[in-house]
Amino acid sequence: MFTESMTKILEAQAIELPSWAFGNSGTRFKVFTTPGTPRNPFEKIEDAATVNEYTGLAPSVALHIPWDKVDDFQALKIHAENLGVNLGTINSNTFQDDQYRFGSLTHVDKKVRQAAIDHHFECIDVMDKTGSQDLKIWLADGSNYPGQVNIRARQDRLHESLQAIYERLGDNQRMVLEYKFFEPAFYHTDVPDWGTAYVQVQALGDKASVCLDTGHHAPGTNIEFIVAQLLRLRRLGSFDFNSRFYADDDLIVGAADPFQLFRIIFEVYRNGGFDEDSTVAFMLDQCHNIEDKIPGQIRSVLNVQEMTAKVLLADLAGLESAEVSGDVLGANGILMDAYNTDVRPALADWREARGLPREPFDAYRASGRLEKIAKERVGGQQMGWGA
Ligand code: PSV
Ligand code: MN
Repeated sequence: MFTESMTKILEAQAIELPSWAFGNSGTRFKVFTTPGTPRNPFEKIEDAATVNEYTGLAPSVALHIPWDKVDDFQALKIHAENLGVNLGTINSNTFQDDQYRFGSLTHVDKKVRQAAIDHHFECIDVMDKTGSQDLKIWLADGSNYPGQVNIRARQDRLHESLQAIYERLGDNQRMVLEYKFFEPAFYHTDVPDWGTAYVQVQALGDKASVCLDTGHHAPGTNIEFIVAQLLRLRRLGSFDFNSRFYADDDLIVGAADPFQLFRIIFEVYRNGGFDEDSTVAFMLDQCHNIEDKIPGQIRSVLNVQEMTAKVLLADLAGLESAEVSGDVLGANGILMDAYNTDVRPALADWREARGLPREPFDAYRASGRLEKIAKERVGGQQMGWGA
């Protein structure tokens, strides 16, 4: 089913896992704990490595500072490498400290802005130790009431703060700026959309680009258009994949709307996001509030792989000729044929040929690992969002 060039893309596919997906998470109503939840960043890495072991799709793990702060990052790096994975994106956190109540990089008080900048310097120091390439910045900055802040002045301060952070980046390091249209601020957000993120990173230089979190758009937004546009502008740095029904739900990617995931990945493919020289990073940003975490992550990366395989089947030449000749239904039919093809048996064969389980999800469940870690990981404090 897959040609050599398709297999090459499948072979190279790498989806970074968020360390926080393995810790307990929840809503403002309740955080449920689960047996076997990691008690430290080392155990989180072990769980991420398990996902990679079963799928061959997840060779790196994103860390969140300070949640994943350890005394010896070198030791964490070696631990990861021994388990066959690397430490990836470093996520900063300026949303859990009292001083950031009215903002961080945009705050009206220079001292608070400097504290937020210093936090990012600390993250870059961590990157130097872990060998991470990307610094991901998502800000909770914004306001709740009209008149509360000077919106424009905050854009100016944001630029200045980002500039200071940008200047600290090493030659092989990048900054990715993530946008989100609301929450925790409800009236305005300082980086609400791709346009604002683009304007801000464009003003910095080539090492800054945009992170597109699929859950951070208003309902009905044509996300695949944004993907095509950012790739065209060469500023699509990374994806945070997840899915949503209502807000920033952080559910399993491809669970809410598989066809939307297909359309997004199609634009990635058509616009060079899978080319050998592409610099687009693919990550998950999810939380598993009620389901088991490791199998939740396994299902997630498999969903991305399955949609990618469907996309690769699209007859691009046929599509192009249907498009230029105005064959609306023919063009649409080509995409739908790809989407409606069942690629699962071919992917199972592909896995088997690489020494991976044909059905990673079932194989993990049958492995007894979940029961094993539940038995082993007793005592200590389970890690969770915010700890
Ligand atoms: C908050 O919305 C958020 O989910 C952002 O998407 C970040 O990527 C993530 O937290 C980690 O900081
Ligand atoms: Mn995100």
